[in-house]
Amino acid sequence: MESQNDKKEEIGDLIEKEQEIQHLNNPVDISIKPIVKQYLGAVKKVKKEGNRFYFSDGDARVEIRVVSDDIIRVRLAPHGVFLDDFSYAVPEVDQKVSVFKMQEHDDHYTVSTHAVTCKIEKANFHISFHDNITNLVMVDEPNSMHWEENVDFGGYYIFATKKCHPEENFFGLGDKSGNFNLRGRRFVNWNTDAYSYGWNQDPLYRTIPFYIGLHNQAAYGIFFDNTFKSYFDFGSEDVNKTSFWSDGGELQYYYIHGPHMMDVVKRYASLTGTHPMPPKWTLGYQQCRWSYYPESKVRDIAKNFRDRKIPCDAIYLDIDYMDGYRCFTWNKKYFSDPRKMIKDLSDDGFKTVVMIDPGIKVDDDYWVFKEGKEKRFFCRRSDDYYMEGHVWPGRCQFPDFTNPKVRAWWGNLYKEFVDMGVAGFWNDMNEPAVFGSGTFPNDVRHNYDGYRGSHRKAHNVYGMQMVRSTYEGLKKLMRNKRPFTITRAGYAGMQRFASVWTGDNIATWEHLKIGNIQCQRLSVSGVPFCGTDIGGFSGEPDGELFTRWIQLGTFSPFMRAHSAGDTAEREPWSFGEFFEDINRKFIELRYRLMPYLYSVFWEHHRYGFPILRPLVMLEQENISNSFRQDEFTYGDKLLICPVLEQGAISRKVYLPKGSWYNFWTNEVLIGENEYTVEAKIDSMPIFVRAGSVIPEYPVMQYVDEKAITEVALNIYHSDYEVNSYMYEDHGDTFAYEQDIYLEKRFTVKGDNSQLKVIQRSDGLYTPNYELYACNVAGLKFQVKKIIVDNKEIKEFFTDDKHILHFKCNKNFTEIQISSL
Ligand code: MIG
Repeated sequence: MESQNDKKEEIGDLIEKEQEIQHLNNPVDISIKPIVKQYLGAVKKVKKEGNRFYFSDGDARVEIRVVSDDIIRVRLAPHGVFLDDFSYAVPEVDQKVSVFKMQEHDDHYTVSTHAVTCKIEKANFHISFHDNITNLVMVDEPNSMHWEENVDFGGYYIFATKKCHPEENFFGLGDKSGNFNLRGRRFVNWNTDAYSYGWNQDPLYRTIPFYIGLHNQAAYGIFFDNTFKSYFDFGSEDVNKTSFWSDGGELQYYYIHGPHMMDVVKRYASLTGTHPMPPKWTLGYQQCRWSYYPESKVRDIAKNFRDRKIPCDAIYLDIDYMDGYRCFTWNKKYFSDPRKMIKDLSDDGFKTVVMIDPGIKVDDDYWVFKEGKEKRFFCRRSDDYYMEGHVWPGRCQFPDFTNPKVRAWWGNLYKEFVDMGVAGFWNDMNEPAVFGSGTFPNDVRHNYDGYRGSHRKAHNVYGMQMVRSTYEGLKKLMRNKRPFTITRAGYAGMQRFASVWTGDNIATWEHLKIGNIQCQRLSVSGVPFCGTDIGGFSGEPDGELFTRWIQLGTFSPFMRAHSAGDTAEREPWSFGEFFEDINRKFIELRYRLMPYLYSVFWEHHRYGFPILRPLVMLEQENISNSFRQDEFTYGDKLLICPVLEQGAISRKVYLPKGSWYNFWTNEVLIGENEYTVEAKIDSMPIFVRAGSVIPEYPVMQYVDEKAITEVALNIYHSDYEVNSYMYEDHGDTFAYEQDIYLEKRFTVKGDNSQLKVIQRSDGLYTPNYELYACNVAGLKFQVKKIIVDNKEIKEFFTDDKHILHFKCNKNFTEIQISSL
């Protein structure tokens, strides 16, 4: 009764406000009738409030909010009253907008920015988005937005349907298995512990309700920011329709304008955030297994890496290091003096990363359980009974990470481990996973930062809030040092807090393919720091498969080998010397490319570029690229063509527009062509974009093993001008937020008689080295003279592979290489 009156009042208020609207078409009946209406009627009223425009059919209201020049948000309130505007994915909705306006036309309204126009049809409330220059982009189906009442939980099941163009293709959704192009498939988002998942299995561990549509050479994005179980259909049920819907919450989505996929992805990142700069060592090779124990085993693994001269930066401890799987404890039988072990490993250049699960053992003698119970920090059922479930420790209760107090408490539990020197934390099982039932029952209650809800609403954000609590806690505990966290489950925006791995894959060739696509998909869905369990988690790879996986993993932003406990040993040397040598060669390559990888990370962090870029993103106007899914670039300079077939000694590659150097032979190939190139087991096709400057470090056994005395600059001749970037900073602090970093831009351009390299720097950081060792490939002339900032360099030579070598000061502004 009370709420009825409240609502009447609120609606009364609204109606009053709406008396001042600019465009009042018909007087409306304001009395509240029990309306069981599921679709929007005709637009009757319009109201403007700052950057928000309200369109009403007399009962339901739609908010069109101009978020930026290129992002417009749509919300629906079935009976006029919007839900609280709160999102874990989008910390701040409004961005800068230069100009926007609303206009009334005969049969429709428009809300437009200088880039995009949103059109709302008066008669039927159809909403469409149009590029101001090319016109059509995305259009609603009839009765697009609709809803159905949920009698059990209150609220509505909500739906939206868009037109699907005949040649439209779809990408994104983050954590999905199967083909990169999503067209023709239907998906559900419900974070799931998907042990040994298969091709096309759905759902998996993470929820990212964001997709990119591409047709007529133009791309746009839809971010359906809804944490309930959600669904997407890309022309599967009806080839002419794309729909998304959800079991609850508000119908709310962001339309993100292109027209380039890169624009869409960067704008999605402007909403949900980018990954902070990671500690530099986390870009090194990492070794994991379920589990390395006891201590002697861990030390043995470390010794093997150093003796065999295979670079490695981190060793992981999986659940068995704990005392009876109790988080934040040690099994003293296996690890009698963890502090000493961690210190010794660290002296030898290894970081220790440990697992922390959400399930807390029900045990009154266990301090974490006692504290959590006393503070009422564990999740409860609807009638206040404990939410209990079985996981590794036995009967467990689970912190409600959607409660800010719980996050603060949990974040601080890491203190002792941080003091001990543990360098990174791995959050698993946070879908949340429960043995038997799979996850929590729907009626479990969550605080949801004060916007309370059942597990239906909190399920998909549980893991993200767990790792957020870990990240934020560590950030405090480690003072100004960068935390390293890795999570299995997550929701859109998780990249602000953690890296991810793709969960329990299988040691098969098919999974090598799945992982390759999955990482690209995560990348275009805002999650840059991702990787697969190299070698496959369950099952047994042979030497060839493992080595091919190391090769792909060299170009996964997160590079870690991991395997289940019941499999044979799985280190880079486990398959004999032949494979060990190749594995070493590629892991060394990772360390050589460290300054490049780190710079690409900066481009992500600072500008929102994805680290891995699928071919279709490089050349979206070529529709066949929508189906080319096994090549990608790392940053925009290195094209990676992993070998995914057993027994292959060559593979077909497609090179996008421009000229490309074969990384191994320096042969130049012309793009927009297909080639068959050599790919024997000790090699994997890699191409470098002409005009690139790829910085290189000497091989080290771990990041920062030695002080850098000079940086190699691998310069690739080009006839057209190309810019490259190199980013440097302290590697483990947040000083970059105060501009203590150095961003260098190299510009390369040449012709048949000369090559020019220009360097510009920005930022306040000064690296210790003085020299660049320049290696120039592809010169089309005999070098006679090298001038660096008006001084001639006399010492240079060209080797038998036609690479020109010389050294110069790191602060040069212009290098001129000429035949005269
Ligand atoms: O129920 O901690 O995906 O990487 O090794 C299995 C043991 C729990 C699942 C993770 C896997 C990890 C394993 N965990």
